[in-house]
Amino acid sequence: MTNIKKRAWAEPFKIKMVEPLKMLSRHERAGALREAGFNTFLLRSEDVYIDLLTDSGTNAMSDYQWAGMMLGDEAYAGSRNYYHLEAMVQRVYGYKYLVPTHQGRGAENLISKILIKPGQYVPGNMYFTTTRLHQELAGGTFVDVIVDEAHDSTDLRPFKGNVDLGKLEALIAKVGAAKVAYVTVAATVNMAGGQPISLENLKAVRALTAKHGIKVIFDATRAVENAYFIKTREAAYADWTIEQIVHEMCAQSDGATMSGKKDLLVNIGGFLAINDLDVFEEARNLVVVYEGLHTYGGLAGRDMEAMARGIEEAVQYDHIRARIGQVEYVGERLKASGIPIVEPIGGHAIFLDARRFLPHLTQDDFPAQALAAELYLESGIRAMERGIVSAGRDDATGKHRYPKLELVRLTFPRRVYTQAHCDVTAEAVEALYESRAEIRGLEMTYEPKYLRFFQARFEPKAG
Ligand code: P70
Repeated sequence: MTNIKKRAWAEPFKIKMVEPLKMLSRHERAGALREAGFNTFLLRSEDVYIDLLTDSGTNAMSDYQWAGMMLGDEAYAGSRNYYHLEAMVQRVYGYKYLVPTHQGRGAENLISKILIKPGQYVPGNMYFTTTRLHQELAGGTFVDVIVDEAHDSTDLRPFKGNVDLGKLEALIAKVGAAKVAYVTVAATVNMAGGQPISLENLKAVRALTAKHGIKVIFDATRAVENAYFIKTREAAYADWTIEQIVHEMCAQSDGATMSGKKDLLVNIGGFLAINDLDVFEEARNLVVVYEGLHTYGGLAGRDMEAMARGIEEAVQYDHIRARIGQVEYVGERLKASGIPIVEPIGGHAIFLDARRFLPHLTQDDFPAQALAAELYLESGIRAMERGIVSAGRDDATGKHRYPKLELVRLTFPRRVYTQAHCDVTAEAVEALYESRAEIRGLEMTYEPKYLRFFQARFEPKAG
């Protein structure tokens, strides 16, 4: 509590340009919600007051990044901004070769197509929606090898993003190393509540897979946030810079997929980075089919410049401390009010535990979806479901997957909202908690085939 009463530091920036916010009346919000089929992804942004749907592509760029936008070299081939981005990726992330992509899933598509043979397995520290889908589309099967405590929102261990080495070893023993395409390791595991992986664990995964000749592909999307947790929680790295830690994390892998829209403080962009020349050559070949030439990968020159400069800013200690500090501030407030959230507090978001928030609903009532809808109705704040709707259906049985975690994610864009917005958000959640007994479950009335959470529609259950 002490850290929320008194602040010894503030955001390491001041605001130069503002964007007005507007708030609809409750009556208007009810109409907008109905029109959106009770799915916050289907709301119009203009109808949202504080937008905590995602931290993806919603960041505020700095004057340094905007200045870089004016230096975009919009050549079809060989843009100088590509070479700047390549140099920054090599310096901070440490991989040899770079293939830019329009965003993270573009890189996931490339690496899945290149490294997965139909029938192979891809173990990882909890699924991520787009990552798993690309693995499945390439004929692979994702296997969750995250530590058990990741599925428990009340377990306070500091590195709930860790790989369970026993689970990984058991899988390799069962199917044989040749049937494991590679291991995916994600930093600050999104679906677990933004929980970090330790460097000790990353090194152990590296040692185990090396024994079997299995590659490790790192999802570096929020590696900088993970590095902050390593610095503050893993004693051996307390004196390392964020940049050094990120570098060391990446050194435990063969390549990385990256959504630049998070850590890297841009509105669009991503990349695949890889050490193996053969894989690089293939990725460079494939990228022209799906994204664009290998020196722009679906991005404008100015976008690559903004991302190159974003790398430089992302690893500044003051920046990352303030970013994670803001999320922590909201989380501590909610905890003090007795609201059930995933703990420890994650890097990019506060995750409300919908199971404990709405104990009168079953998972078939889509409790997290209902809670996100109700939050919007009550306050105009937009959050995201991360539960049974996001988990989708099992490929083999066609039945819903029932994830242990049924969460609503309040995701904080970087450098966008003020502490007053944080207070308003906490107050809205507190008010919702007071009236939680009145929140009803939902019924799904339309279900898309892929990544259903984006476009599914719902109606309140009768009664
Ligand atoms: C979010 C976004 C994107 C993401 C990620 C990790 C750990 C890869 C990606 C893909 C956007 C999103 C995506 C799917 C469902 C909901 C929201 N996460 N790895 O809000 O990157 O979006 O650039 O293709 O978190 O968490 P990209």
